[in-house]
Amino acid sequence: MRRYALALVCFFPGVLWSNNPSNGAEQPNVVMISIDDLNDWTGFLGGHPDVSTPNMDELAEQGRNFSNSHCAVPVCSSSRVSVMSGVAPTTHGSYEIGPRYDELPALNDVPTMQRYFKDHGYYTLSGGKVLHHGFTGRLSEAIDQSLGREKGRRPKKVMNRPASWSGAWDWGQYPDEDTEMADFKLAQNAANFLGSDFKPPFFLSVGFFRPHVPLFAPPCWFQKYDIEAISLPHIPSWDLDDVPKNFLNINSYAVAPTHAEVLKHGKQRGLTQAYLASISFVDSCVGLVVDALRASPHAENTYVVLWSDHGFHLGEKNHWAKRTLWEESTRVPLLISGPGISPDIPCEQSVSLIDIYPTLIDLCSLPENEKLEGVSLVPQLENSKMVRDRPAITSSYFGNHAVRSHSWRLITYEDGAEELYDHRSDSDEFHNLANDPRYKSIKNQLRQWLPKSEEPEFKKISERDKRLKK
Ligand SMILES: [Ca+2]
Ligand SMILES: [Ca+2]
Repeated sequence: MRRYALALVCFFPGVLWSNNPSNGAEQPNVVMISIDDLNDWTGFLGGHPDVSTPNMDELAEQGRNFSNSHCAVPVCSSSRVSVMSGVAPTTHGSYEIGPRYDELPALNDVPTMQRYFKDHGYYTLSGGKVLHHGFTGRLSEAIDQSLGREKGRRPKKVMNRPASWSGAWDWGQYPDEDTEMADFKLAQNAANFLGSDFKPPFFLSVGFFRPHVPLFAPPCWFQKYDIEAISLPHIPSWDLDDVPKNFLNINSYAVAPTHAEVLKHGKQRGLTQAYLASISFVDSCVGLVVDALRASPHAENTYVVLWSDHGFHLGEKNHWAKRTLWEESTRVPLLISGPGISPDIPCEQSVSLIDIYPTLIDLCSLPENEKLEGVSLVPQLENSKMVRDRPAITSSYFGNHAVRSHSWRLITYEDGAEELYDHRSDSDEFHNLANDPRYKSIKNQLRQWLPKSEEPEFKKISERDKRLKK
């Protein structure tokens, strides 16, 4: 990978990667911004016609918008573990919230991205929800400076949720001001650091919590969206008629309401407005960090990478939240900008979040890490149209996978059931083609990319169970 970057310098002298330390220039810095539960409802991905995300849109225009990016696992901590380790869930075995990075035996000798950069001379800073809720245990040793780990406050009384729903699924105009929001404080801490005097290179990670539920944000963000006028997703009544039934009770794993419950209580518009408001709020936090970087001495020598850990359903396929293997759950924003990356049309090649780690190593000319399972995106940073054969793989619980190529999505379930969608004509994945004999060869091509081996789901053994075993 590194050799590729160097080769580009040879063929395009003075154009790309002039920061390469072998040229005697300064080592580049990294600002990594992760967002929690943000789907493709951003201006630059076009997932919702009403959404306003001016800061992220500007970032997308200035660098590379990977518009066909997908998570490795559509659930929070498992996805983050995959990004930070650069390893797929079929290797590390975390498919659900629960095991922490340092509890997974498969990752014992896999340094987190931050650890790897620290070991190669970088000053590391981290704040908010980057891995789990901050770094703990042996992982905390990888972080030189904390930018804060405050979680958002919740109002004392129930605001909008029905009494029977989990407290996690409330929303509303709270608190009054941005300055009271944990994400805003985190953004300010990051901005203050970027404006301070210190010795680079640095690797700064900022993990914002919104638009994860509960969807509380100050009133000004709700006022951007007229609850009666906002667009709602198109949800045909027949959409689920042609899909396997084994995965439809996925909500039973989580606290999210069913679509029927959302409709019964008349909450679809309220939740949708709150999600949009939360997105615009977090966009403003991204703006705080990026503006501080632009005003700093590091503006010309810092890569910015922005990603979300997985997507989010707001009623599509009668589903709320995540964990499915459909586009709503797997598609995520992924933006990379920085020195040598020229603005270009969005890259439509399918890529995975586990490609971030090898890409940053490549950009910063660090030695290759042989544990990584992703592939550097430097060729697509050089040229948006550079073809990439490898599709993005998403796994949800043991034995269930989605293979997303440039134009197709194949889903295979543990019991052998399948779905196939043609994104050239069906971006909503309404028409399952898996049983149509005309697509047999397409299915066979996609099946080749399915994981060849698979680590069973890692289950924590409690201290009590350990004692009982003895
Ligand atoms: Ca998440
Ligand atoms: Ca359908």
